Amino acid sequence: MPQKYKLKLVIIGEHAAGKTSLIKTFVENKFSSDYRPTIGTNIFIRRLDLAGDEVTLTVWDIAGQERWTSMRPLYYKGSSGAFIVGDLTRRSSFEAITKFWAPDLKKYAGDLPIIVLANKCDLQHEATKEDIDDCAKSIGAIAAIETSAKNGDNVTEAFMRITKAVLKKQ
Ligand code: G3D
Ligand code: MG
Repeated sequence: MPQKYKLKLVIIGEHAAGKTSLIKTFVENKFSSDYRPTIGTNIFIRRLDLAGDEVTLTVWDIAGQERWTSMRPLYYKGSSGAFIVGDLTRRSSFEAITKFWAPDLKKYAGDLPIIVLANKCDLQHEATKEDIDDCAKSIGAIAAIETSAKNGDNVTEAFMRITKAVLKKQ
């Protein structure tokens, strides 16, 4: 029997790492976006067909002021998977994942599948493969994937991978 699932994903990481761009690349024309000023987020929706099952993904995107919003606990609530985005042109954005974003996520959302996205792979890298692997390993991410929101490299693959990991856990 085909199943229907509704999953909430969150996408976090330093300002300008490419979170909003990644979601927009993934949802293409099929998105509906719902801005919730009270919690400072955009919510994007896309349906996926996964081996006959219908999956409705709602992807929550922090809008600006990433680190400073007191709404982060609300933002994380009920999420079943997370992307943490680093910017390949800024090594410090991966340090911020290890030091700030992953602990913050775990504090409020508990144990859930996490994928590190090393975004902007179309540009000159400052972060090395070792930086990225160390980061992913230290936070217990299930994978680290290089993406480009600009040319679409690996974006759909990353969303498929997190969705499958979440469904496997259910
Ligand atoms: P954020 O939501 O994490 O804050 P944004 O980041 O999605 O707003 O992206 C920040 C800037 O990086 C944007 O540039 C965006 O176009 C650019 N960007 C995002 N992803 C990529 C990528 O994969 N490759 C390249 N080359 N650029 C990317 P602007 O100039 O609009 O601020
Ligand atoms: Mg954004």
